[in-house]
Amino acid sequence: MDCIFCKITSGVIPTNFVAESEHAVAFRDISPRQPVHLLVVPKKHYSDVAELTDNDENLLLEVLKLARQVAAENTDGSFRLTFNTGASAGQTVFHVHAHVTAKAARA
Ligand code: DGP
Repeated sequence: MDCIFCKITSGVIPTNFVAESEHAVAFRDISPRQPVHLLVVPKKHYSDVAELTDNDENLLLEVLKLARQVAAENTDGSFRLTFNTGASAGQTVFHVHAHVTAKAARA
């Protein structure tokens, strides 16, 4: 298991999850670029959002719903939801993840 996010989602690397659903987890980015910077990651390995969309629409929807939940719980309501897809677009971890970023945390 070489994938860092497989190790995090499976508990091999202990991580505090800010939220969890049946097939996905959310945790804080190790190097936040905004005051709120969370990652939402499916437990099953797909390399990027294109592969996830092509193969598992239900899981994609679950990831989006968990992203919506953590955005509601952790931001003031204004947030960005980003899937970097491909190295030249800035993807560095090739296990699909959504970034939830915001300038303001929930009061
Ligand atoms: P991307 O560049 O879109 O592939 O985003 C990968 C993000 O993952 C990057 O913002 C840093 C974060 N990250 C990488 N390794 C770890 C880790 O071990 N723990 C946590 N919490 N975040 C990580």
